[in-house]
Amino acid sequence: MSTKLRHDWTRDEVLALFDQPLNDLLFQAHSLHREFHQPNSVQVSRLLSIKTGRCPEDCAYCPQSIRFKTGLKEEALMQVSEVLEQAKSAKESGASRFCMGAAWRSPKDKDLPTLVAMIEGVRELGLETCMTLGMLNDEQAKVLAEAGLDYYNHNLDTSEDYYQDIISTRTYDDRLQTLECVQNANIKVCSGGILGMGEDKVDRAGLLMQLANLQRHPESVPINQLVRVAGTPLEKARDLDPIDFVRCIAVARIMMPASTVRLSAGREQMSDETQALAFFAGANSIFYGERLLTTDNPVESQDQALMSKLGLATC
Ligand code: SAM
Ligand code: DTB
Ligand code: SF4
Repeated sequence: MSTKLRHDWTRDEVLALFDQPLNDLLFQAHSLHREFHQPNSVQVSRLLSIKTGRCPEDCAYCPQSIRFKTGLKEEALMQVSEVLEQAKSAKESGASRFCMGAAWRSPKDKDLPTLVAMIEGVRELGLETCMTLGMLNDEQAKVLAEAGLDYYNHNLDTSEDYYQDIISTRTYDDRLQTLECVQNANIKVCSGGILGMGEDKVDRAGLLMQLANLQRHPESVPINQLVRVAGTPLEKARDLDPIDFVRCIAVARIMMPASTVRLSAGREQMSDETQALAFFAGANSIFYGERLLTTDNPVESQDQALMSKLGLATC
């Protein structure tokens, strides 16, 4: 294993990375990016909400919690055929991975056969599969793994300390436990967090330290910028400084050099220049297509123009 893949980061070391002059931080991150990845290539995933709204959890950022009045139209678990139609169109538009998200605390065992059929069908189309369904136990993770699930997304969202200001209906340990079940089932982990929820630099350092100090680095690390949705407790959260966002991408790249870092939610609210800096800092994956789960993402033509302007190839 490369000595660069460390799992013993201390908070002070991470804070020292954050505190470097920006040029030094970007140089270090970009050098590692070139050592571990194709420098001009961005992985492209498509998201689909397969079950929308009425979630019993109280995540303060989320439009899908039943506790907040966000005016969201709720939808029951989709039919397999509808999901496969969407996957086909994602493939045609150039996505290589199809990520299916459900507004659940955790999946019910009775839904597993439907989820298995979705995974099998999406794989048959030649796409990588990802799901995000809430908490999983060992048995559920095994069923999804046997169906051929490539990735499971389950975010730590923020530091352990700040977490209790954001979610009360499940603990940080619950989240870590799910990640362990996913890793034990040999499904690749997609886990990251959200910036712009009022957290400070120490919380961002704490989040990245938790992720990098897992037994295995998550293969995919989504860094989301909060999408402020009216009706959620965080609708009036303060603007996030774009340079602080880019710093976080760079520190993630340095701490988890072999992982894919996803410039995830929030691109609709970001300038081309911020996105360009994020790609330079080490981001090498995006969600492509005009919708995330329930909120807007840049339309395809806008992203094609950006990729072409930056000379980035999608894969
Ligand atoms: N219910 C499942 C769960 O929470 O694990 C899966 C779906 S949930 C919507 C997936 C992730 O989306 C959350 O963990 C959170 O990181 C991200 N997310 C949700 N709302 C967001 C928002 N308004 N802005 C940015 N990211 C958001
Ligand atoms: C992740 O880290 N970001 C995606 C995905 N994993 C599931 C979700 C973003 C959701 C943004 C709010 C919405 O569209 O509902
Ligand atoms: Fe539910 Fe997931 Fe939204 Fe939390 S983030 S309220 S668990 S859908």
